Amino acid sequence: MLSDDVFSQVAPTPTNYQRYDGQDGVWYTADFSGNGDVTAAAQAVDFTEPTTTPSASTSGCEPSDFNAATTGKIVLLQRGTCDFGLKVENAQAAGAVGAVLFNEGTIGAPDRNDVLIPTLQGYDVTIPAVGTDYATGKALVDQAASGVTLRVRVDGIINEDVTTNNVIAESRKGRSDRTVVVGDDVGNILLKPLFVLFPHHFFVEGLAVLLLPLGIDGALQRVRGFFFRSCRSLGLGV
Ligand SMILES: [Ca+2]
Repeated sequence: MLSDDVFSQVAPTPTNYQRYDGQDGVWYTADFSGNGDVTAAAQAVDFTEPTTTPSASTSGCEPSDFNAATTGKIVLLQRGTCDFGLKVENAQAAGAVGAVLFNEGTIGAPDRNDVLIPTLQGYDVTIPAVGTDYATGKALVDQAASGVTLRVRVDGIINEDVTTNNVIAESRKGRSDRTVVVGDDVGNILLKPLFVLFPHHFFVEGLAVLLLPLGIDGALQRVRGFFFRSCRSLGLGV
């Protein structure tokens, strides 16, 4: 779990930004982030004022977007034309100690304004990185002009081969056309018939929240099968 992760403004206005929980909150840990706990001044990187056209920003896509002042900074990177991992890798090479990736802000496009949960898969990222919504990112870009200090803490990201176990169960009761599937990123599993819960980034406690009010009998009447996937497959799109 990543509940100890932190994204906060230390100065001039101390603010603990709320981590996205599926409904509320403005930020989330980037997939394949590095681990670390850094507090540093923020640097805005090649920000592009949004229009109605998406994928217009090249923030962080080129090494030349960074400069000597990047060293030791937490960089503010806007979503746009290139991979999130490339942006962070470029920042890292320029000496950044942390990264905040924020949505692009495209006018009239909610999915390019909401909380951004970026993946850095395929890149060699070692610094801590989080994603946030456009409003938070833009506010920090504006603040960075006069100075703003941020903290980014990511702990518990494990980038190694591990063995896990899945659970597959079926009862004699319940609707035969319903199977509960729980796990991270289950929205990408092509199994039918399904009663798919938690398409992205939601965790096991969600199952208890949903099924406990029904009681055991109630839950069994509604579903027959249960499939708990304890890991996330690499290489599936997000
Ligand atoms: Ca650029």
